[in-house]
Amino acid sequence: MAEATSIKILKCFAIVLVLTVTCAYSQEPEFVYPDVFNDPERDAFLYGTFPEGFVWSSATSSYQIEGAWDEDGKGKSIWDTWTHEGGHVKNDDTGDVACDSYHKIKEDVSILKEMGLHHYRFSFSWPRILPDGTINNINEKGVEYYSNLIDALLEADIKPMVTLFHWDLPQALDDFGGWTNESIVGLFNDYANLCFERYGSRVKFWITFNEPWIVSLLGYGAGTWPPGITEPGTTVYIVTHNIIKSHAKAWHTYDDNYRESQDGLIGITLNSDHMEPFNMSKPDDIVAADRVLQFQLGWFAHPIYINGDYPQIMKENIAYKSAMQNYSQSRLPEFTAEEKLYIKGTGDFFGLNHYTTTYAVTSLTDTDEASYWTDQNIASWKDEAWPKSGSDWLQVVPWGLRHLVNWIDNEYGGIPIYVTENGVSTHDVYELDDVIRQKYYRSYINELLKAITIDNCNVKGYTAWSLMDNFEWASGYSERFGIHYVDFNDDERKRIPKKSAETYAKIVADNGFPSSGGMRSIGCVQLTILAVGLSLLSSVGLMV
Ligand code: GBH
Repeated sequence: MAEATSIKILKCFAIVLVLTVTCAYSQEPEFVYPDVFNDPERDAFLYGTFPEGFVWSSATSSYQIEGAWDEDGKGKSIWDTWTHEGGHVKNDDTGDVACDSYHKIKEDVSILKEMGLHHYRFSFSWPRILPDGTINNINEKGVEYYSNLIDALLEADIKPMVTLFHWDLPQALDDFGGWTNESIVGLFNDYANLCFERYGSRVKFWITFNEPWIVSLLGYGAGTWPPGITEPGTTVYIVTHNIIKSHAKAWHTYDDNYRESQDGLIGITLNSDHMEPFNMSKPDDIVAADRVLQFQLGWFAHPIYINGDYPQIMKENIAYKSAMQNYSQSRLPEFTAEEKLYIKGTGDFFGLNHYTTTYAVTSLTDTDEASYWTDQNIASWKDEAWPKSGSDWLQVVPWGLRHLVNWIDNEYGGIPIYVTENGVSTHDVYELDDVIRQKYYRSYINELLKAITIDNCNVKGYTAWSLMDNFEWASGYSERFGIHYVDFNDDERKRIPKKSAETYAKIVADNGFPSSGGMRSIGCVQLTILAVGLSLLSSVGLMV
């Protein structure tokens, strides 16, 4: 009898054990990674939450959403000129109406509220506030629009994160050279100063420039964006030089005159793909990837966060190539000793816009052609296998975000990082169950969690681009980045939540991915009940 009982007890244990193991293995591991990736250790999902006070936001920019391009005294921007000229943008789309946000403060605030967001990143249109770009002529109606938007946000407990310049330069300033003319440094400062003065008691997070690299390279290098200049070996370096000075001056204005009373943060937002060495065991590939990041991020970030000067590798490469090309001096301008001191340290945080990843190797390009591209001695490409999106340049590589954040954290000594944009596009189709975007957000945000909890990177916030479908620059309305759908043929421009809005809202509400994930624990509980039931049956001798 005693023996029979103990055998039964053993059997019970065996059944419970088998079922528990089955339970553990029968749980689908949370699948967020595209199946082309097969590095289980790197790609394993990490349960856990973000640090307390982590900032969750979503973003837009003025030209992409506002419309009302000539209403209430707004001046023209270079994007108005460019789109109206025709021939530059897919389908000749324009931002004349866009999402009509100029008339839809209530709607925009309400979708943010609906998602439970407490931060919203948007930009001011410089020519809406200053039609000719200067403070000689302030458009009070434009000032009022942003004032009303800010009030409505605060009323809904949403903190504004404001970008001063997201590419819509006043046309009047482009008429005398735009970013190539150094006098823009003072004009940008006047504009920034006015914004601090008018809004600084309510806005505590300022971004001077959004992706100045794009302004330089596409506007003055490739010339595919306004103002359409194609001088990639010379003017791009001058433009960046002036942008860095403009940024530094605005930062000092805030620091000297407003920080004490307004107590906010001011930084800059830079964009970069992650550059992955093609072969990690080849030191030269590692150096190559690093070199691209120095040319892309370091160009701006090295002066601002390290020492007021450009990265050494840029100075060397450009000086060498310039000499070979018979320039009397380097095509890369120099900061004076005084300017270096002035620029160094002018960032309270590092704003990062990140979307995708690229492989890099060294490729010596000693051409006669003077160009930012050949200055780098690089060949780069994306893996065909990486999942595609609605944009040619964007492939889904979640782990790239973690690698890049580590590179920045390491290079700039733990400067607070805010991801100020991250997201994915789909083609122009009506689709509310946007599976690719849901997966994109879960996997990229999960990689950010790893960068914080495993790698100890100093990341303070995350921003989903974009709050809604909008004018995607040269692609017009043909690529959709929104977590809300907008029908651009509907006069109402209704904002309809996609499934990804729900996915993101859930992550925000949970502050990440708490360990007792829903389906997983329900499945386990059910199997455990089954196991206990079976063993009870077995122990009363009804089974086995
Ligand atoms: C960000 O740019 C911008 O800040 C935001 O306004 C934009 O809507 C969002 O990302 C999505 O693009 O194929 O030659 O036309 C990210 C940088 C700028 C990279 C446009 C790709 C297209 C170059 N992107 N670029 S091209």
